[in-house]
Amino acid sequence: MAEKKVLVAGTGKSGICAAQLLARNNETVILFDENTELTTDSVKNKLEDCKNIDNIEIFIGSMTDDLINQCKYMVISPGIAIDKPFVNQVRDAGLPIWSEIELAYHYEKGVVAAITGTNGKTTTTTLVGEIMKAYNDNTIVVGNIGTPYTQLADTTSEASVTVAEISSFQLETTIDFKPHVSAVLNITPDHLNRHYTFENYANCKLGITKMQDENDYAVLNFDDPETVKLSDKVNAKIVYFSRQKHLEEGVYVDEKDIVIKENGIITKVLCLDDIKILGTHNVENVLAAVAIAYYMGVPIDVIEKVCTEFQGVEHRIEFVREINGVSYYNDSKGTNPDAAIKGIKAMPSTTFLIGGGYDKHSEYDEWIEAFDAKVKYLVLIGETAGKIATCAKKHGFNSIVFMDTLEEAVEFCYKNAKPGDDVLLSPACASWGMFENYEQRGRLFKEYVNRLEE
Ligand code: UMA
Repeated sequence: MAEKKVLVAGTGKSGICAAQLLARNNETVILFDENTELTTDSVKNKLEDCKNIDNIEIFIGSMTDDLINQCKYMVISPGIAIDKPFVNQVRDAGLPIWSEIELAYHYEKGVVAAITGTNGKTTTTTLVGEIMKAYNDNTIVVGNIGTPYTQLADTTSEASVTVAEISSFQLETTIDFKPHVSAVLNITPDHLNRHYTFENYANCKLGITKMQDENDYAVLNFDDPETVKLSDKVNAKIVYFSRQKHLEEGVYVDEKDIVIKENGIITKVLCLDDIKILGTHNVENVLAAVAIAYYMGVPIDVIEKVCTEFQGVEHRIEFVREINGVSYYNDSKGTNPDAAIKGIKAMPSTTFLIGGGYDKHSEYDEWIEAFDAKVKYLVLIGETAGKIATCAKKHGFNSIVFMDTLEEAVEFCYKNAKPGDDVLLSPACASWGMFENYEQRGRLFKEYVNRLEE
């Protein structure tokens, strides 16, 4: 009987890299996508340069029993909900469903640090990646951050380190994935259209620790009650970090210093004044990164040097340009109210705030409350514009304008902002529907801002 194939669902970055990984490792693959606007040729173009490309067959359209019967398991892209009819069909036929992370992990030979949380994942992952690279050249940084784990998993060795940003979508279908150090940075409501309840979402996040044992570490945020609640279910050694409290054991802020307390001994890592990234949420990201790197075995002097040099991440409260005394900031990564709260709180002065986008069924009350008389105008775009405006008015905030496009929103701010004001794109919503992703939204924002004349 012919060896069974692997079904790979989705032909975005994850599906393409998963199919290529499997093919170059001599598996045969059925690469499937539901989007009938795609063609087999357009997908084939994305597979260019793939070793053993003939091992990959492409199917666009509806799932069939015949396809399922040829396969031994399915690798699912994170953007595909696990209760879609075709996914149920595959599951009902008895095929295991692996996330793209799970597949990659089966080719992993080194040590893994994995980071999840509602907010701060990308900044923390980037910073941990920089610290690890300063200590070990053989480091890869992968996952939700943009480079699929399957793109690089089979380049790892026993001496290598993988730093992975992992989303709740990816954690839903991990099975054996076992990081040596995991981190849950915080848990606030997000992606409820996909996970339905906050409890489901929190449990997905906890999935990052589920295979860990007493020789591993789970880094948790002591200041976030939802994260602390998870600790009973964690088998790894728990390492807390806290911005607000002195801990018996863990990583915390003591006056102006970040310190590690371990076995009763306190060691200073760095001074907060030396951190270059803005906002209290970034202090939390640095605390987490210090904890992760320390328990991955990095010496303190290396951690200190990299943390104090770190300039931050694109699309995260990123300074773009000053024109006529007005500073423009790109916080396109503010894809949910909680992230956007951090964006507006980090602003030093009166702000024209551009918000709105795809509807993830979020509540906007806390975001509006965080405006704190700082927002001069709320400039709304996208599907959620009406819903956000209604919420803002309920809270007595009425300086609202609606724009059809991001470009018009930038124009409005340019014409109306006075010297000393800031303009911030921090939408509190996903970009889907108007843009391919938040990166494209952020890049276009920067393009429009850079086109403005002095
Ligand atoms: N598709 C279907 N059926 C569906 C849904 C999608 O067939 O029901 C197909 C689409 O036609 C498309 C493909 O699946 O061809 C898209 O797959 P995907 O949405 O998983 O996109 P990728 O390009 O593989 O990108 C994914 C992550 N996207 C999502 O989780 C939505 C990227 O995170 C990640 O960087 C990338 O894998 C590499 O790991 C983005 C994201 O928005 C940045 N993440 C969310 C967030 O950060 O909040 C979780």
